[in-house]
Amino acid sequence: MAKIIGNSLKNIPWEEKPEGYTMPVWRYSANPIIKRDAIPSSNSIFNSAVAPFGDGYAGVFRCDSKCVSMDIFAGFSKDGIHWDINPDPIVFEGDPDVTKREYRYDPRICFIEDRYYITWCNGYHGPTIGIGYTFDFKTFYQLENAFLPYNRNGVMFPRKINGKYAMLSRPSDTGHTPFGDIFYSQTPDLEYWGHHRHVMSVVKEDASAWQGTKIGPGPVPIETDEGWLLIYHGVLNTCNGFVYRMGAALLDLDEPWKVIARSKAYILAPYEIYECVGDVPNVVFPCATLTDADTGRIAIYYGCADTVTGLAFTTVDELLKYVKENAF
Ligand code: BMA
Repeated sequence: MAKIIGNSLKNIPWEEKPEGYTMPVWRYSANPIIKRDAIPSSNSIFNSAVAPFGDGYAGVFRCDSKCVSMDIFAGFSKDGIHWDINPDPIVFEGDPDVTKREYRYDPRICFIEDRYYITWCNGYHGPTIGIGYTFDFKTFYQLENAFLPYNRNGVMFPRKINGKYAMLSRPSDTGHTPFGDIFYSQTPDLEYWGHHRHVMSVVKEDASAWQGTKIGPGPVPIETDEGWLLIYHGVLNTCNGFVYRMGAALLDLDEPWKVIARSKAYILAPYEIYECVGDVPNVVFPCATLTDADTGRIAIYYGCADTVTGLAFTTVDELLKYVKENAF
């Protein structure tokens, strides 16, 4: 039995795997859990992050407005399924040169030591990785951007590695980026990032075509006794545009740029109508997990067709077994 190294989460959202279902990740039966117009101004709510908070949960949500302006909003939930999202966007305290907003999207939440760090795709003369933190999801403080433009997916590790804060990211371009690999970076102080290492590339082969155009880190990596379990997105460019699917890999605990195993088959792909139809069709985009170390349960939060938010389930055993059985 593989073990999650982390806290127990007794009230984690959960449903058992449906009888006869063969994939390692199964959807919540009442998906989508967040509809596109859950706040009055929103056109769509997707690619959002959640974390245990108090005796319930808190989240940071990507809500694109009816002007199709992209911003991030805080929310709270007792059960991780029904969410109360603040209708006003997050306002960051900090240096006005940095907090000046162009656009914000695709947030991740990472609890480290005593606070919740938020990373997101931050408009700063092009997309880069914004970082902030909060203790209560009411007051938010913004730090310096991690990188120069252009970069869209920045995901921190939930503890220091070899004494340094660490992040996975995917350098990109100004547009819709027809390329992209995952890299590792670290910092002693959350301002100066370096030690950049390549983690993994797209697969330019028939063996795993779903991740042939670009890949990007998804939720905060899950620490297990076998390595960091990374859920990520992989993209294939088709005659009908990009298709986003979900994959998983196992990274070395001390040197996370070393890949121990990586599944050549996807773990979830757009099959359901709310994943195949929306503002951007055929997208599943994972941004967060909740985990329970006692049972090995994992709840995955993912954006569906850039329109609504879905929930899916797996266990550490199911996913690691699948990654190893389907490894290159
Ligand atoms: C990416 C990002 C994501 C989005 C995806 C599919 O480049 O913009 O937010 O979900 O494209 O449109």
